[in-house]
Amino acid sequence: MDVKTLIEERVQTLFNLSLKDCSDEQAYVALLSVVKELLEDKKTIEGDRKVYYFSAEFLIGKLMSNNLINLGIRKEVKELFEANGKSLAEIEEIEAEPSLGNGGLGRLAACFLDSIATLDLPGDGVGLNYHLGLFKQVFDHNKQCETPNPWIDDHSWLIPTNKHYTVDFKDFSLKSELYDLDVLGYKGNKNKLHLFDIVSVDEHIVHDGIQFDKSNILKNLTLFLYPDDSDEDGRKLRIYQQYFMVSNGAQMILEDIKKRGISLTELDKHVCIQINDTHPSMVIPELIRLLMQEGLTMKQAIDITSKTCAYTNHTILAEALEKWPMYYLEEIVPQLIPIIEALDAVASERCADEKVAIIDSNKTVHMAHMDIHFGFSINGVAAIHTDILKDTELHDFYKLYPTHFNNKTNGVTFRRWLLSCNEELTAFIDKLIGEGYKEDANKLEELQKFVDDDAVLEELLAIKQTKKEQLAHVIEAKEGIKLNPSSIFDVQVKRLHEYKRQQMNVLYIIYQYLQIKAGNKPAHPITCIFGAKAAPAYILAKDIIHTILCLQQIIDNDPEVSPYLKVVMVENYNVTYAESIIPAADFSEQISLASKEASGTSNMKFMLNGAVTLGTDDGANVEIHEFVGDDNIYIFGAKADTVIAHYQNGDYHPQDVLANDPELRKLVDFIVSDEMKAIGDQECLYRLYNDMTNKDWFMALLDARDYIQTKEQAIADFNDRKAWAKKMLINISKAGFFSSDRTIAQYNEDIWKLK
Ligand code: 7GP
Repeated sequence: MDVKTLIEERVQTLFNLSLKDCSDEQAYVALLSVVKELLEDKKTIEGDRKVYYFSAEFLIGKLMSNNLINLGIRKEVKELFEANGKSLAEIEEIEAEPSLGNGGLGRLAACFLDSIATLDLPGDGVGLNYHLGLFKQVFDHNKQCETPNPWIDDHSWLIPTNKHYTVDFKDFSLKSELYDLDVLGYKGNKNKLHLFDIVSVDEHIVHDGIQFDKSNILKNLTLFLYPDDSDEDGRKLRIYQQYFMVSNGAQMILEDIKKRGISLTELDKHVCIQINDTHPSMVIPELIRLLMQEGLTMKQAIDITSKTCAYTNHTILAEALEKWPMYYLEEIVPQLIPIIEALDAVASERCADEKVAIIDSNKTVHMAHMDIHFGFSINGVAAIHTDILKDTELHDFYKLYPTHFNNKTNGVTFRRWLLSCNEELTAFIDKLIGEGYKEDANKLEELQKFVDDDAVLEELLAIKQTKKEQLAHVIEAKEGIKLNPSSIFDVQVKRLHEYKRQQMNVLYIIYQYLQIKAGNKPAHPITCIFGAKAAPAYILAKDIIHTILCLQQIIDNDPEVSPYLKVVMVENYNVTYAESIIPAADFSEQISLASKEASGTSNMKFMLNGAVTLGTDDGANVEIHEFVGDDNIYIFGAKADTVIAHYQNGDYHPQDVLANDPELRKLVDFIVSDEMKAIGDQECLYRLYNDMTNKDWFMALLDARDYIQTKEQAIADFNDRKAWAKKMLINISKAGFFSSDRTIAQYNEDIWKLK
């Protein structure tokens, strides 16, 4: 039966209504039930060897649109709804977005699952089923507040499996419950995302935003992703979560291997475990423990585990490299202690230097060190990042295991970040070069032949305009804010962190504001769009949000300024929001302090949608720069080696910069001006001001001047519409390398070796 008839019949059976007469909600429920069945019928990808991607985060986003695309039926379904007076886009809106991730690392995991299935490789995700997600951000008095973000209801994609395992902790055991999600490849077969849960989870213990008793593990283990770990109970809860995730995953893998009649001594030939940053690192001692329980010697178990596990590093920020006090582990998972001690002993035999120890002299366990000593591969996520790991951050390990280090520059799935979120651009590219690029992203290069084709360039600008108008509608509906779609859409969307330097963007806004007040209008009106969540305990990040929201209010209320400059920080930035913001962007802000952003992945999504990058030579910006050339990107700021030298010499002082640049001082001073203090919270504003003027750990003042000048140049260039459209086209045509299909092919070739 064709899909249209299936859907019509389903509405009839479920609601006794015709598609024309049913509500959007009913149409969604019927569509979901049909699509779930179609997924059920799809073949599971099989193979002798399989990868398991272990990750605390899978920021999957809504699934309907992508499932329709990968099933190859989106067009038909859209037509069917249109013929019945309905909009597929509005029906897709109904789905709740699971917020099972923070940012880059979690979204990357989701892109990877899509590409693994698309390349027809056997590979499943292993994670946790957080009922209330990360948190939902709401603004109140220009401040971020956190509320629960429930997403599981009767109409979720989760498939109960009836699989249970027992996970032992020191004082109690927890029974797990496994839910699966089908992950379908593009026009292909499927894998699974396994999300473990506890039977006894209780959402009722949450009160006053996202407060709950962090010590009540039986009820809280799968409530939230990364609950506030600013206190000890919060940190211990993380260990409970991490061990629960990896123990379940490891038990599931061994069960499968045994079922297939494979000897556990051959595990490494059939399984690869990719450890996504350090959150799943305990899988190493846990797997060793389980193998020993099955009768292997410790030596055998360590050997096999080392040949099974591979580790990806996503950051060089020291505070993100997890280390746990030994006594936490003793209190929670004492069964791992003898194993971790044994691993530490083996490691110190290989190298006695404390810098590479697993357990240091303060009795702290370094999770990344365990991964590197007892995994067979360690990779960074962009060329410059991997180089920094080798040369600086992990240099001592590199000397020990030079052949284990490799680079895998990140990528993004074009199914979601082009085909689904930008139908207009997709259709246009189809028309110009055919659909081959959907299977082989490098074919986007064929767009190069149109760089001087006026009609093509005009159409590209027209599509961008359409996407900007669509975004203006979305923002008006969600935030009640009206945007001017002919202004430049300048976008910085990513987690709020000092190293990402939203505060430097703030200085630009203040600069522009003061210029307009002084009678100097910008070359083109500009709208600065932000989206960012701050970790609940990250005070300074919240101060930056507060500052942005106060500026937004001041500018909104100033008729002299608002026709030329607008600021909007959207509430609860998430994958769904990104899908309308990214296609509408003119400028892609990638302004991290060089050396600090491991890769970035929004930079790739923006490029693919024809935005031009304004960025530092950091992360994957470096590779984007190489691909598009100097004329099609705006690079500014200190280079990584300069920055690293400043840190090593301790010779960067924001006061030195300010002493030489009185105009810059005025911009910083504005943060605590009367205008700001009249509407803002003085404590927050002063905290940020004092930090920026006295500490400025991520050197925003160092690059601010260059940043402002570069942005002014970009604004001026934007007015030459044809030249700008050419930059857009070149960016799109060079985006092929940044497809996660390429990244996954490389993981497979160098690390996983499946098929
Ligand atoms: C991020 C990195 O900050 C980003 O540069 C990179 O593109 C992304 O991972 C994917 O590789 N890291 C995280 O999201 C994160 O939570 C700390 O890292 C563990």
